Amino acid sequence: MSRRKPEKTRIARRKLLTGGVVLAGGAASAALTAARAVDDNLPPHLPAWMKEQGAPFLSPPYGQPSPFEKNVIRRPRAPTPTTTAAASMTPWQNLHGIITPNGLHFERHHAGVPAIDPDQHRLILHGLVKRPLIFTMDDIVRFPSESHIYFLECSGNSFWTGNTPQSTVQHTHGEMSCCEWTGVRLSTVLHEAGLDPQAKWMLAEGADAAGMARSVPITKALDDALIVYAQNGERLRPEQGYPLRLFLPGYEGNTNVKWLRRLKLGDQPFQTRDETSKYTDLMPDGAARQFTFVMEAKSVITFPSGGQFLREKGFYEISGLAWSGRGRITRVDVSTDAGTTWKEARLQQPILAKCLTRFRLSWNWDGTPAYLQSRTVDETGYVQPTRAQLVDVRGLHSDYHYNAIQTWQIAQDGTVSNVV
Ligand SMILES: Nc1nc2c(c(=O)[nH]1)N[C@H]1C(S)=C(S)[C@@H](COP(=O)(O)O)O[C@H]1N2
Ligand SMILES: [Mo]
Repeated sequence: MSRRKPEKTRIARRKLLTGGVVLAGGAASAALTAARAVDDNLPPHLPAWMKEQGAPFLSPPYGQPSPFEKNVIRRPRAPTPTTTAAASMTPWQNLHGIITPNGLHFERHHAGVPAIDPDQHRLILHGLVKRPLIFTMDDIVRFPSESHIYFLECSGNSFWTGNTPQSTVQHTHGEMSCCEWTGVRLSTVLHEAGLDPQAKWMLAEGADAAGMARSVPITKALDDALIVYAQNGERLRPEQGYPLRLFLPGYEGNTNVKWLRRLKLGDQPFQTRDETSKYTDLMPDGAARQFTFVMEAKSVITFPSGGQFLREKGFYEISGLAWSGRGRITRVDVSTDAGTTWKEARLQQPILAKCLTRFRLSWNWDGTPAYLQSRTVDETGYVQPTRAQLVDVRGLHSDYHYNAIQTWQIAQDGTVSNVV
């Protein structure tokens, strides 16, 4: 996961240009390391790849990342073994900006990924509606459509206690991704059927072997809920719910039912297995909070983060992500001394509601141990809590909705680790 350490070893095995290259124009020292390579490929020589034709186009027809990026992959949620009821995490330590490429979107399946033929897929709409309806995928795609960039986060993203501290941001925060989603407003489809005034809740059920199902308040269904069929421009990946999924912006990942096959309107929650045995939060007094839908504001530094390595003191750009299920991010502060002092980070445009916001802060590391933290505020004024504040209110028995401030320790030798 370290972007720098392996590079150092790899370079050491080759012939090195030992005299430092001085780049003009205030380039940071990090740029110097990138310029080191095999002598023959460096100025004034012509690099090997300029001396012959490159690979032809259409090789392969669906483009792939450079083979040099083969470490940028999803990894299973440690230490869970890979089974059909498991999760994989997005490698945020290797990503830039706010968009998750489709092949790196995190996955959480309760019964594996079904292989659905879109021509045989149907969406059923029934219960407290004036006319029950059944839609083909062609019917769905004919409706007026919208595209929005939203994050999606599993409410089990990050750990309360009891687990070995996870070493990288991929393992602490990787059950969260962000894409441009295209589909139809759920309200459009519901109005096509006509809602019974008694309809207050909606059941959404998936076509996987888990038949995963959740209850959604009608207010959300009629607000910004979508049924989506495309992700970053192409049809959904099978792992993300191909051919159709429910998308509830800002709501916990679990409610975003994949492989969507059935919507049923009712006058109360349906109390499905997935919202009673799971996805309720056990409080210190033994009571369970149920229907904790919204993902509260959260942020994390992705560089430098656990497993990475700072080769020397000097300039670094601290960078990370902030998001809130309640709306826009208004502020991110960064501390390099474990929360004693804070500096306001720069926020990258666009700053969208229920979407990731990239933040950055220039920093000169003086080579002594440092403790990096980020703390975000959203447009409701909610401030991301410290771990102590969160545990004080919620105790230690919850599995879900952990959004505390994350600390990365930078040791004197430049190694970065998780110190929860
Ligand atoms: N039908 C169905 N929908 C599902 C699930 C599932 O197992 N089956 N997993 C849920 C959970 S727990 C999460 S966090 C998100 C994960 O979405 P992703 O795999 O596209 O990242 O999908 C939700 N929707
Ligand atoms: Mo989840």
